[in-house]
This record gives sequence, structure tokens and C-alpha cells, in this order.
Amino acid sequence: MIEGHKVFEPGPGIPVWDIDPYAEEILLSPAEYYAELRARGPLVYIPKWSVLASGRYEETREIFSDHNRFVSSRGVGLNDFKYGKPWRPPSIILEVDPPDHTKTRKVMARALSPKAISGLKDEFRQTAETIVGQLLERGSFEAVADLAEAFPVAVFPKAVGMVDSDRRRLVDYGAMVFNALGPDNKFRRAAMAQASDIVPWIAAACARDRLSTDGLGALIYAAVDDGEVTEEEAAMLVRSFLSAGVDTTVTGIGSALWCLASNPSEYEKLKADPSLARPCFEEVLRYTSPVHTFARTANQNTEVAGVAIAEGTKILCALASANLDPQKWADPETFRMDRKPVGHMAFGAGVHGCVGQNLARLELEAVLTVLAEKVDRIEFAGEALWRPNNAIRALDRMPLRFIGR
Ligand code: HEM
Ligand code: OVM
Repeated sequence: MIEGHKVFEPGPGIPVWDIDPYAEEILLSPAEYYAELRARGPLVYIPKWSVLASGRYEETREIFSDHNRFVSSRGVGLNDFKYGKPWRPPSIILEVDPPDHTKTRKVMARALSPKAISGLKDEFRQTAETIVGQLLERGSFEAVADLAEAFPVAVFPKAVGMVDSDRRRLVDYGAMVFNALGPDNKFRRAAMAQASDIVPWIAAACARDRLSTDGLGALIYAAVDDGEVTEEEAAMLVRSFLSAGVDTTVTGIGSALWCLASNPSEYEKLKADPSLARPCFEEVLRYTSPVHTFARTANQNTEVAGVAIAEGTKILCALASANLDPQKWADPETFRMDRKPVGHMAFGAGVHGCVGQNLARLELEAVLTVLAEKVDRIEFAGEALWRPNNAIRALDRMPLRFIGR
């Protein structure tokens, strides 16, 4: 057994590729890995971790869309929960299959529905104005800490109704959850070193009496009163908010700024028409795919693209590669504000497709609209550096300069 999943011989016709997708240089700069993954075949066997990898759009979508053959209940990372113990009690929405999934998904979808979150719009907008206004006064600043992190940690814990928030622990918990989806490498170990401090803090923060009565957390606990979930399940669903709701949007904002600073003529289009904020974010998602890889496990012998897949096979689905597949996207390496990339995989697909996507869009809409209205130019003021993570591709540091309009 490697890393707690079944070792198997690849079926006939599957190309074998001696590579480590979790090597630092690939996590930092994955474009060549994705291109070669797509070129080698629809499914490629990676002996290093005894897994298949899918990097083309069509097959990645097929695998993600079929929760019956490709389950989440054995974990959506490299480790198969059937053979290795998960590092924390599994998520009761992400890491379960229907019918278990259906019940918890309904409760979460209600709490994150357009109607439930519509009241957050003005607050998001005002917070974006305050933060961007302060940064304009400073001129140059470190955009990861001072904008990409500052905005979500100002609005999200409040939206959930957390009575006391802790910026560092929230951001580092997300990094832990996403690094945990990879192998026991240096990134996972460095993140896990903080578990004894952060995990109990997160668990305590999910309790009913630590949440206001008017936030998204309270909407989850209201489902306890309706008999839909137990109190323990409600706490686990609030944990899902804190697992998935911070680092993803931090990364989305950082990557949006990186796209706009790198493509000034595209930024001109956003300034000319701030209502492009939403389509702009969709293209940021396609182009940068904050969540670069999630896995599935085949729970039966099956096939994809005519390739046999044995029961127990882990398949790494490179969402970021699917989003750059030239068979699906014209000029995939070009960032185009007006592309409207319907069908991108950055929020996944199928029954597990991101339940927080409306909230993520509302956050990014606020930030991008305020930028378009107030900032004339976004320039690099130093080198942008990426922070390697086994499942998320995020900036580590990005010195920027804002010139007001
Ligand atoms: C699921 C990405 C923001 C909560 C997912 C999945 C992806 C994703 C790819 C699919 C997982 C799978 O199929 O295995 C993103 C990105 C975001 C974002 C790129 C921001 C740019 C959020 C936010 C929240 C959230 C803000 C919470 C408020 C969730 C939850 C799931 C999920 C709970 C599990 C849904 C299920 O299994 O049914 N997200 N997400 N996400 N996301 Fe997001
Ligand atoms: C969760 C969760 C949901 C989506 C993403 C995620 C890996 C975690 O329910 O804990 O991060």
C-alpha cells in the first residue's frame, strides 16, 4: 500500500508516466505538466503514487459528473479512506456520496442560496470600498495579505456569524485542509504541524453558542430545529464553511489581481464597464483554477475513453488542466475578460459542484467592481511568488501598486 490506497497495475493501453505531480516545481509552475498530461492520453498512470491522472476536459468532466462510478466517500485526495485513516472526521458533504450527501447538501444549499446571501451585498461592497480606499492611499502594498486575505477575513466570518474570528488560524486551516489532500510530502507535513493548535480552535468555533443568531451558521442550526440534521451534523457543516470558504476566495482575489496586473488592456475593459466584474471572475476561475486537483475513487470496474479502470483506482482530476484544454477552449492560455467560459471546472461539476459559488461570486463582484470604479492602474511593484499547496494554487506574496482614477 502506498499512502493508504490500493496499488494496482495499470490496465492495457494506459500510458505510464514517471513523474510526481506534487513536486515543488510542478506545484509552483504547473503549465508544462498539464500540457504533457493532456498530450499523453485521457488517463495516465503515475507509478510514484499508484494513481491515474485525468487532465483533459472531456474525461475530467465525465468522471466528476458520475458520482455512482467515481465516489467521494473514499476521500477526494490521494488517500483512500477505505485503507487509510482520514486525518480528521470526514466532511459530511464533500466526502460522502448520495443518498447521505443529498440531505446535507440540501441544508447547505439553502444557507448559501442567492436569497439567503442577498443581504450581504451592501456589506461586501462597503468593506471592499474601505480596504481599496486605504490601499490607494498607501500606493504600494503586499496584495496577498492586505487585500486577498484582508477582504474575505473581514466579511466571511461575519457572514457566518462567528463571534470571534482569528485570521491566521482561518487561513492556515484552509491550507491544511487542501494540503491534506496530497501525499505525505513536505507541504502536507508543514501544514499539519499546526494541527494541534488549529483543529481544536476550529471545532470550538463551530458550536451553536459561538455563532450569532442571524448568520449563515444560524441557518444551518435552524435545520436542527426542523429535524433535518443533528446538532453534531450542524457543527460539521459549519466546519465545512470554515474549511472551504476562506482560502478559496483568498486565492480567487489574489489570482484576479494577478490576472489584471498581468493583462492591463483587459483591465481597461473592466474599467470601461464595471458590470464585467462577474464574467471577469469566471475567466479568472478558468484561467487560474484555485482548486487545481481533486480526486475520485472508482468503486467498481469500469472504463473511461475506452480505458479499463479497476475498482479501487484513485484518479487525480486536474481541474486546472481541464480548464486549459485546447480541445475545449480557443486560445486557452489567453486571459480574456469577455470569454464567458461556461462549463469551466473551477467549481467542479455534478452533485458536489461548489455549493458556495454564489457567495464566492458575490465577494469577487464586490472587489472587482470597486477596483474598476476607483483604481486606474494595477501594477506589479515586485515579483509575484506562488505558495505551493497539494490542492490549491495560491499566491504567497504579490507587491502591487494602485494608481487612483
Ligand atoms: C465544493 C471550488 C468557494 C464551500 C467545491 C468544489 C470545488 C470548489 C472545485 C467541488 C469539490 C468536489 O467535487 O469534490 C471552490 C472555489 C471557490 C469556492 C474555486 C472560490 C473561488 C467556496 C465558498 C464556500 C465553499 C465561499 C462556502 C461558503 C464548498 C463546499 C463544497 C464545495 C461546502 C462541497 C460541496 C459538495 O460536496 O456537495 N468548491 N469553492 N466553496 N465548496 Fe467551494
Ligand atoms: C468540507 C470541504 C468542502 C469543499 C472543499 C474543502 C478541501 C472542504 O466540507 O470540509 O476543502
